[in-house]
Amino acid sequence: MGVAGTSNLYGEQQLALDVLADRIMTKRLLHSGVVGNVLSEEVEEVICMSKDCNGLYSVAFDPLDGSSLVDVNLAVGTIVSIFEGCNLLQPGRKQVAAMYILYGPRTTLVYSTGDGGHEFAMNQLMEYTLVKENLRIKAQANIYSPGGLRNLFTPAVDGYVRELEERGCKLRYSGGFVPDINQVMIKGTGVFMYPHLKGHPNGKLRLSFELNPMAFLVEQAGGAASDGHGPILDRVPLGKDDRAPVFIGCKEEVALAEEYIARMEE
Ligand code: FBP
Repeated sequence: MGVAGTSNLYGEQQLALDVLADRIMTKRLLHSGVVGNVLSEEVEEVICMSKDCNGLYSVAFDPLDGSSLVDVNLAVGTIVSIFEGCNLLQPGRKQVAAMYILYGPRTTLVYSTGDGGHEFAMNQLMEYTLVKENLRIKAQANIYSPGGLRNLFTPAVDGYVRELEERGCKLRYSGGFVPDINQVMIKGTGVFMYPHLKGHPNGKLRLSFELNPMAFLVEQAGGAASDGHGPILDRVPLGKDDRAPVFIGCKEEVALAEEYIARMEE
């Protein structure tokens, strides 16, 4: 419950959890010896460890996604995107690995190095042990998780959501991107969206820290991720804070979103 700048019982400086998470992650990455550039959602600038990044990886991460959920004790997570070399502003398809960690009733981790997505859980010794290898997402969704204000949805997105409901999809939205994507990955069904909204053509979620790593993991599990026109992973990020609408999860429902948008918006 700490707010940056306050002290705890012992008079020690307390940090907001997202600031603390950022410091821990950055420190560990910089000490790993295998990382060239580090870019955190919490800071403005790339931290550069090596000029040419020869043989090194660069990492973009959101240390604590959904941090506004901490005070109400809902699940939050860490999201990580990894490229070879120095350049962090490449299309997501060039990622060599991606990962998220979910802090829920259990701490679980899902990662991929491009050979399927795998789930691990932290045990009492704080080691991650394999829970499930090769997570698979079915072609059809039976749950949907819609971010954003519904009265700002475009007619195409509104029509799409109505059709999902008519098809019998149940609403399952936690307000945290990591738990919402984890639900799709682990249940093997569902579609999450944070669409373009009236007045917010790029939605809310960021390519580098949120969308690219999750799109990589979902594609690895046989799902799809689209900005409404084409794959998220093919977008060239315009900058660190570039955002995009997203429809991500089961292939059929992601294709259906593209159909509605093509029919009613293009
Ligand atoms: P932050 O970057 O402010 O942490 O926001 C990210 C996020 O909380 C996602 O985890 C979640 O999917 C989305 O925002 C929810 O946004 P909204 O409250 O507008 O539905």
